[in-house]
Amino acid sequence: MKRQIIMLGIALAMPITTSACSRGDVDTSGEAKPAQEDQAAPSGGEATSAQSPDEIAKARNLSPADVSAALKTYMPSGRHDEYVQFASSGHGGQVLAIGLPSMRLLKMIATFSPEPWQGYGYGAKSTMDTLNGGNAGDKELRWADDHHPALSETAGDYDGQFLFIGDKANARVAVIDLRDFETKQIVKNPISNIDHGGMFVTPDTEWVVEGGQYAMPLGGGYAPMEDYKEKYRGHITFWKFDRAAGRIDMAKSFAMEVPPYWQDLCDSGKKGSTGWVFCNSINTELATGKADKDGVNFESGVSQNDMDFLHVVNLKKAEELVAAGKTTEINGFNVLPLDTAAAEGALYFIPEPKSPHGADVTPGGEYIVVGGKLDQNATVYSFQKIQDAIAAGGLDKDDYGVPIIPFDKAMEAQVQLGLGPLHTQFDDKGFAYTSLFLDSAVAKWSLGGDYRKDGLEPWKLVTKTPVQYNIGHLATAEGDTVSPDGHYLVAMNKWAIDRFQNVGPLVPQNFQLLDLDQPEPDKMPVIYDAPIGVGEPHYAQIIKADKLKGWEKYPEIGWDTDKMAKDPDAPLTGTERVERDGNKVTIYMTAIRSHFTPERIEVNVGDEVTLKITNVEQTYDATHGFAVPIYNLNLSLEPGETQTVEFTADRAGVYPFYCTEFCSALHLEMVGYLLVKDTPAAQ
Ligand code: CUK
Ligand code: CUA
Repeated sequence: MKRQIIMLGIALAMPITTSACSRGDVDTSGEAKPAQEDQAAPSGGEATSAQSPDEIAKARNLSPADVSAALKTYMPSGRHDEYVQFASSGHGGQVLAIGLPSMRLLKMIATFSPEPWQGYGYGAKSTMDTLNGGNAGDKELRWADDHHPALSETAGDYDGQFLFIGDKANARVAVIDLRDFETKQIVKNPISNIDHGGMFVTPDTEWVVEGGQYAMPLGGGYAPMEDYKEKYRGHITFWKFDRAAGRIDMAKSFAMEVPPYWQDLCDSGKKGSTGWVFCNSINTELATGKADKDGVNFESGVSQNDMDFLHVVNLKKAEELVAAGKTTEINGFNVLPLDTAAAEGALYFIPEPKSPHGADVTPGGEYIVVGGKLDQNATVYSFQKIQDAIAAGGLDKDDYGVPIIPFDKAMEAQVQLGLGPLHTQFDDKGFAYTSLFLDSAVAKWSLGGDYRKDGLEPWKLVTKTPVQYNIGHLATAEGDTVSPDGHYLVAMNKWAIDRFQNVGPLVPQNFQLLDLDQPEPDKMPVIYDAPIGVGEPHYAQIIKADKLKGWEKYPEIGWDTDKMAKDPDAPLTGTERVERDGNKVTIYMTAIRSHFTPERIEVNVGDEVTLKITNVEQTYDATHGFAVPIYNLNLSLEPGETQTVEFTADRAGVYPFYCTEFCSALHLEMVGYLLVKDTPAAQ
């Protein structure tokens, strides 16, 4: 058994290698292989002057399937996509908004990292405040590994108002307001240095759930790894979301202390299971890594046990315990202690097989599907059976006192899908779709229970589509809500190898669009390959585009994008001026096509300058930039927006500032001069 684990471990780490990897006793026949040189995909075809569809298809070497794929995804100029996919960009630290089915990149929303086009992190006060809100004390964090976006929900359906995204690298959460698609808040988890970036909301978005990952002493202090079992801990953090304020409320949030297993991915209960949260975990072995030549490395140490624990959290109960004051404080943050959670029925475990990954609740909330990276099955748990087992009582406990629900008391079905099942999404016809990492495929399978009114055999594999290559997450349209749409599935593949023109050894990610609207249920062809030049994306959610109600311009001129209200001190047309108080200079400036007012600013070296600037335009898309060379200042001002920058004029010289958006025929003339005189500032 051990040998198998190690072999699969190799397969997992080296998903594509075939010759270098001895096969042992493991079936790796499903391994993805890139097309060989002699069987490489045909080129896209030559440019052709042919005009009829048949002639074009012939000239470009397109099969009938290629032509239908093109017709299903092509979006004529000016026509809008039906869906928008919000995808993480992984350690790119931003969020991608992609139109479906065209797969056109609409925006990369600046989130955890500075982004010049959006004027994010280059002096604009609201953006600096947002980024600095995510600092860890004096450590300025300017990148993230964002994994899981989570759209806000009302009654379990996406409502198009907010988007949350978790940063695995630094245990942070960002809040994006979908009125202007701007990041409004970043919160740093005060008790942990790292998490999984897993982010899931409860059905009415009262809570944003952050799953932990690698255990550490909570609070961030030091403890030797020899004390792992006693001093290291995991956490699941529940961030309270204040929808009216559009912000996470740190004071009302709390974490649940859990054993130092590595919590992984969570999902919230829905409908009947609302109020419960499910998180898979790995490393119930309590592996601590290879410290010397005789040690066991994490890769095999974490893969010893046949079962890890699905964490089952009674969130309603946890809320009661927190309200009753049964918490401790770590770094000023409410923490529900493990022994309290375990003793009071807020936390249960259920064994889950073989290197589990993913926990996905079915649309009706009846079942929880867990993948197993080293398993061939998706394991399905029944929420009702879990409740029955809890009610029956008499449960054994793990070493930390957490009651364990026996596997066979909670399990509803195991569905054999193939190698390396990870994540599962759903459609509107009672089917589930699971990514198979080792198989490089998407598996479609039938749910059971009330989902099966069509006479199809329940809990059965229906079909598989190979993807290129080694898929991580997948997303179907609204596929993790109470009412999935079906239609489209995006496979978010970890490797692309030969699928695109070579751009050097760092290869684009490959998002593949699969068509779920085929007449035969056993067909779901790939109809588009979209190279993603930023990485590495993990999860994505796909929302019906008409649920998004983004603004075309800010509602009033002089808009403060942080407070989402008019700034009473905003410069407006006619109120532009320069005020001086000793060495403090305040400039009230406006921008309109094609000039700034004032356009000549004189200060003394050493002056402390506050510059407030309003784009007084009310025309859709009439954005102006404001860039000051050398001072590292760069703003983007959408119509109506007011921004503030503060800087010390510490270098004398002449600094022409200019508009960075080609806003009009006289855009080049949209310029001004910042003159920093070498006369020392008044004190
Ligand atoms: S995880 Cu990346 S493939 Cu963070 Cu959702 Cu599974
Ligand atoms: Cu404003 Cu160019």
